[in-house]
This record gives sequence, C-alpha cells and structure tokens, in this order.
Amino acid sequence: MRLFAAVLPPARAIDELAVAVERLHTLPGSGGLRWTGHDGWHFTLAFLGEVDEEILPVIEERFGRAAARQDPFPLRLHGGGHFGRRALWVGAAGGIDAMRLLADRADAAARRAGVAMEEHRAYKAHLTIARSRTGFDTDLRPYVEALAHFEGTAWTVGELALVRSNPPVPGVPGAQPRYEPVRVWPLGR
Ligand code: 2AM
Repeated sequence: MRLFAAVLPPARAIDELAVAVERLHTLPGSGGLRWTGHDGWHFTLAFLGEVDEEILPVIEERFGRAAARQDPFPLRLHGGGHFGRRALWVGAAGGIDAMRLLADRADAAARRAGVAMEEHRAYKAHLTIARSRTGFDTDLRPYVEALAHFEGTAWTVGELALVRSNPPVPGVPGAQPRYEPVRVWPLGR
C-alpha cells in the first residue's frame, strides 16, 4: 500500500481555496494543467511510498507517539508557489515551524517503523493544486502571482493523518489517485 502522512485542512479552508482556484482556471494556459480534486487536498508531511501491510501496526504505533508529542498549532493557507513547470501549489503560514517539526517527527516515526524513507530533504509546506499535463509547458508564474494575496482563515491543526493513495483507474484519461485516510491521531494527547 502506498502511504503518506498529512495535514488535512478543514472544510472551510478547502471551500476558500476552491473559490481562489476557480479564478485561476481563466488564466492563459490553464488547459495544460491537471487540477487536483478538492476532496484530496492535503499538505504532505512525509511520503512513505509503498509499504508492506504487515508493518502497518508498527507504523501506527510510532505515528501515535509522534502525534502525542506535538501540541496543536495554528495554520492558514497563504499565497502560492511552483516547482518548475511541473506543479503549482498553495502555501501555508502561521505555525510553519510547528508544521516542520511535525513533518520531521512523521519522517522519524516512519524510519523507526522500518520504512525505507528517501533522503530527508528540507521540508516545504505545500498543497498541490495543479500539475502540468504531459506534453504541455505552462508558465506557472502568472498563477503564483494571482495567488500572492490569497489568505485563508486560520484553523488549529489538531490531527496527524496517515493517508493511503490508491492509484488512478487505469485507462481513464485524467483520472486522479484516490486518497483514503487510514487513521488520524489527535495532537498532544
Ligand atoms: P506533491 O503534492 O508534491 O506531488 C500523495 O501522492 C502525496 O505524496 C502528494 O502530496 C505528493 O506530493 C507526495 N509524494 C508523492 N511522491 C512523492 C515522493 N517521491 N517524495 C515526496 N513526496 C511525494
């Protein structure tokens, strides 16, 4: 099973972002982008990749401990950015240091559970809203400019989620992976 750890924004934040993203659809080149589904919007904390189901109980135990060590923290959606011409994302502000700490803890928890994690890179909080379609080469900078003043309403991040990524239905053009929370743990308890 393919797993990742994430912060899942509440419905209000998702709705606010949906309004902002809708406006982006009118910008030039938007047809070359594949927009991610609202119901899957998340901030990845750590990517575990393909994991043997047998070690799921150990992962869950470690993640429970990691969550208990971290107090809830404030967060809001804030501005945007891009990874080259590949991906367009919305950023976060407020409790970024706490979010980074939670990402580090999730990474460490997965390693201790025996997951072969990739090299731990500098954490960049991002929520991917679009990816370039194959064969398209959209300049994402105007999209980032349009998002520059986007500020969502702050919420309190109170949970760490372990999410399963189910592959898109084969043969369906534009099909997206389906994300399924496996378990969530309250922070700080
Ligand atoms: P992305 O949003 O930057 O594409 C589910 O696929 C989540 O895991 C996505 O948020 C994705 O990040 C992230 N992800 C997928 N493959 C990854 C990898 N090899 N390394 C880090 N994160 C990855």
